[in-house]
Amino acid sequence: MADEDAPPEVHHYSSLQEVPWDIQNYWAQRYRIFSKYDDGVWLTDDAWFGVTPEPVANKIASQIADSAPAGRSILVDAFAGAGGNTIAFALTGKWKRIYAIEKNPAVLKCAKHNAKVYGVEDKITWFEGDCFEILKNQLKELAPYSVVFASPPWGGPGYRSDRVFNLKTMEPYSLQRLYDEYSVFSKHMVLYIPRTSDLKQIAKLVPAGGKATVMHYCMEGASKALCIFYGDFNVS
Ligand code: MGP
Repeated sequence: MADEDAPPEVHHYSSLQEVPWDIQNYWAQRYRIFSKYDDGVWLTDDAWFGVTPEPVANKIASQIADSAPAGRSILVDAFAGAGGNTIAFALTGKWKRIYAIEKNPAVLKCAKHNAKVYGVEDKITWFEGDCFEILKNQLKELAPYSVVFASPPWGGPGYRSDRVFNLKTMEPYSLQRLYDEYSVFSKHMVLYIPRTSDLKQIAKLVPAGGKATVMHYCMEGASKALCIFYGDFNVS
């Protein structure tokens, strides 16, 4: 049942009977997705697919915190979703400020609410809108101090049917589009993409003399997804 001030598409399901069939599989893993689920975590039905499970989000956050280039004190989360990654970034205590962007107003409400559940809301500045526009306009001045993290939409759970995931046809934004837009803002970016992503396509975007590190994140012996680190990260 949603709280009184939650928009109608926001839910906190407490029993399996309430959960739509296509997200029951995710709800069954709710404590791996948000360990504080029972403290009143909010999600929209569509947001379940894209949340980074908490142990993975924490691992990514600590790796970015430990490996980011010197002088980078701002983390921009370009697709905040329901807040899984944003909360993990805030919990590291590394960043002067976290700027979290989400286009869908109901999902943004979830992210703000969930950040409160985790007690980190005062470390985050939220933006509702298109991340490319917000980077170009509201956040322009912060570019020299920023690292960009993006966990974009992958075109839905259908990504699993491809043996090798084609990042050129990723919907709605291709890898090239994400890379081109973000690299105007910051050369240091981390992208969370399907575990089966085409490595050749990832490598093609590395500038001459540059590097990209690809890291798989596993749970129970299986990769959930991978991150590409473009720029001067010292990832280990
Ligand atoms: P999954 O493939 O839907 O689940 O997502 P799982 O448990 O690996 O399925 P299995 O039956 O193959 O074992 C795996 C992870 O990918 C999720 O936990 C999310 O973090 C991430 N993920 C899935 N989708 C569809 C998206 C997406 O569209 N965008 C982003 N950023 N992450 C996604």
